[in-house]
Amino acid sequence: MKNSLVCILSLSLLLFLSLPSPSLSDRCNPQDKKVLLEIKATFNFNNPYYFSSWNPNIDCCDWYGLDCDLNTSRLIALTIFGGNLSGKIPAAVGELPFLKNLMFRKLPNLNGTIPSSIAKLKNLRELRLSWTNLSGPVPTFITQLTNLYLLDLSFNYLTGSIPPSLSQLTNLLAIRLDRNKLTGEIPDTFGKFTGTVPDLYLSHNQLTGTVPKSLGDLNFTELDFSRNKLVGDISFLFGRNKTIQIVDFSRNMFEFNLSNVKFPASLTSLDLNHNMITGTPPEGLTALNFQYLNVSYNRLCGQIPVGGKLQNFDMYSYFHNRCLCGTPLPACK
Ligand SMILES: *[C@@H]1O[C@H](CO)[C@@H](O)[C@H](O)[C@H]1NC(C)=O
Ligand SMILES: *[C@@H]1O[C@H](CO)[C@@H](O)[C@H](O)[C@H]1NC(C)=O
Ligand SMILES: *[C@@H]1O[C@H](CO)[C@@H](O)[C@H](O)[C@H]1NC(C)=O
Ligand SMILES: *[C@@H]1O[C@H](CO)[C@@H](O)[C@H](O)[C@H]1NC(C)=O
Ligand SMILES: *[C@@H]1O[C@H](CO)[C@@H](O)[C@H](O)[C@H]1NC(C)=O
Ligand SMILES: *[C@@H]1O[C@H](CO)[C@@H](O)[C@H](O)[C@H]1NC(C)=O
Ligand SMILES: *[C@@H]1O[C@H](CO)[C@@H](O)[C@H](O)[C@H]1NC(C)=O
Ligand SMILES: CC(=O)N[C@H]1CO[C@H](CO)[C@@H](O)[C@@H]1O
Repeated sequence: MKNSLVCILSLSLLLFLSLPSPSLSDRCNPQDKKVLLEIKATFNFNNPYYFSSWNPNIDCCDWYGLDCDLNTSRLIALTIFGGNLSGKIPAAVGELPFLKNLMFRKLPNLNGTIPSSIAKLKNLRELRLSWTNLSGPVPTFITQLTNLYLLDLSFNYLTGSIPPSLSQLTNLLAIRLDRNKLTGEIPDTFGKFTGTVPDLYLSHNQLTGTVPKSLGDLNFTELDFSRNKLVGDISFLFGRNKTIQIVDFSRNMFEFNLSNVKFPASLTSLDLNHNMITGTPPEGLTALNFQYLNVSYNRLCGQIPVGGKLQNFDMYSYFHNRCLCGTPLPACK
């Protein structure tokens, strides 16, 4: 009796061990695997090695660029980076309901528009589609991704205006729309984020108009509006009360008098080069702990205040103004 039990046990152990090893360790969810194989099939590869690990005989949680949840084994990250694949983002990405992180990056031959099926990915925390050849608008359906904390659509060929509804996303830490072909104004709603206040990177577009006054109501940490066609006064974004740290407003057509602007103590980087700013740099600048400062190519006049970090920068931070003078520029007459 005892012997036959041992016999059955060892037989079943033998059977168990002789099963093909993938099915023993395969954590991959079959539904996710099916969708991933569909995604692979839609791309044309110029680099046969990129997807070589996407092999049906290997656990899909171990495929290159993927990550599964340890407990549920559902796919939570799909990150495709730097391969020479061409074609569109397949609509099938919307069939990976547990995705938290979706990235297509540095893929110069990835083109077409951003597929609307992405709106189904309600668990998405990071959406990064950047350094690609994507065109079309910044889709408004992104507003439905309420868990998003990073939206990065930089370095593409996106056109149209910035959807005002993005301000409804309450968990955003950063919005990167820089290096596209966006037009229109910065939405007034960007001064009305109700949760976290995201860093805004909108540089290298064709944005026009004034910066909405509403943005003065929020405490931003970093703003990069450089290389657009923005006009008007942006001094309301400063003020002693603010907590802003890094500002790049260079290469626009901003026009205001710098003389009476009060800068917050938090400011460490200020780039205002290539605008139409008048007045004299205020004495208050000497109190700040600047790591970077550039007011070159404006219409400033008078003496650069002496002290603080202001003389740590060379003439290239101050040159090409109307009649600015004093160290590091030539002495005032
Ligand atoms: C897995 O489940 C355990 C127990 O419920 C939990 O403590 C842990 O945070 C979970 N891990 C992940 C990655 O979700
Ligand atoms: C990438 O693919 C394109 C065709 O889509 C081809 O012209 C190009 O030479 C490829 N580049 C590399 C580095 O393989
Ligand atoms: C995408 O690129 C392919 C060639 O790689 C081209 O045939 C197609 O027209 C492009 N589509 C768009 C929307 O640019
Ligand atoms: C901005 O920060 C300052 C200083 O911490 C604080 O006094 C002010 O209430 C904040 N404003 C907003 C709108 O959160
Ligand atoms: C600081 O902010 C408060 C409330 O937002 C405002 O009443 C006050 O005038 C501000 N002070 C300065 C110096 O801007
Ligand atoms: C800038 O403001 C200062 C102080 O109010 C004033 O003396 C100066 O004339 C103004 N400069 C210009 C160009 O408006
Ligand atoms: C300031 O900006 C000007 C104009 O773009 C540039 O030539 C100069 O090198 C910059 N200065 C520094 C310190 O980066
Ligand atoms: C690498 C590549 O294909 N770049 C193209 C991307 O799309 C723009 C127009 O939208 C073309 O001008 C580029 O040549």
